[in-house]
Amino acid sequence: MRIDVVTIFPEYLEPLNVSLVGKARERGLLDVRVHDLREWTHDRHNTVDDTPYGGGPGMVMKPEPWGEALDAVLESGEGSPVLVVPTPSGRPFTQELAVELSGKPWLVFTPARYEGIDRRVIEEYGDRLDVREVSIGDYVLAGGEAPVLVMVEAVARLLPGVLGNAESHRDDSFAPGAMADLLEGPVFTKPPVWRDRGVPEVLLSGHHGKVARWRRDEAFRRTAQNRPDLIERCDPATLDKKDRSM
Ligand code: 6GU
Repeated sequence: MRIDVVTIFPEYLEPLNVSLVGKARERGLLDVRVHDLREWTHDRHNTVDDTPYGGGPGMVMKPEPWGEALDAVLESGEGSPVLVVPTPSGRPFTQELAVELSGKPWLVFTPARYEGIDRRVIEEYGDRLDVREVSIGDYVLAGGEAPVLVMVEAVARLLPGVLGNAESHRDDSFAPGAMADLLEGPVFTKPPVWRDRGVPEVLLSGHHGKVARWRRDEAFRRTAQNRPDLIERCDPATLDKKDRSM
């Protein structure tokens, strides 16, 4: 997969050199290219923003640098990327969208600062490309760079060969499957007793059926506690008699 990011803060994307995403790049599973938007400005001050038409607070990102930057990025590759536009007014970024994006050969991210990008840029590329305006949650950040780090990590870990074993994301919270709609429960490792606290007996029992039952109950308990909204909108057929009594 190829990923391009156009930003006025290329250094903000340096975490993409580290850990899982950095390793995936080193191993040639992911080609990440970060571009400085100011390279496509032509004035002495490398201006990327201006005051909003109609008045109001803050500044808006000018369309011309974005147009030139995106044309150059599009010219540099084969075919059409999905254009991901981070914005607090976008559709929610979900595990489902991460899975969909992980199947695409090429993603281009356009994190903005200030009050966002002149609308005509989104319209212009929306006529030619698959454009997704996406929010990572119901809070407001100063810019789209942190959301890009979030989204790239969520997508990269789904690429074939990036995680040690493909089973690692089978049980993820929000993964489709038997535990769909339930959060992951607690986990334990050695030593068996730490500061007088033991590990739940069933996990030491070697009884796979009982372990699976216990994990499911803990997942249900945690979901009901932390995300009652997930229980309310789940398919009742996926709940069992035990869940309903909890
Ligand atoms: Cl994608 N951008 C900004 N600036 N704030 C956000 C966001 C994105 N998602 C949630 N808050």
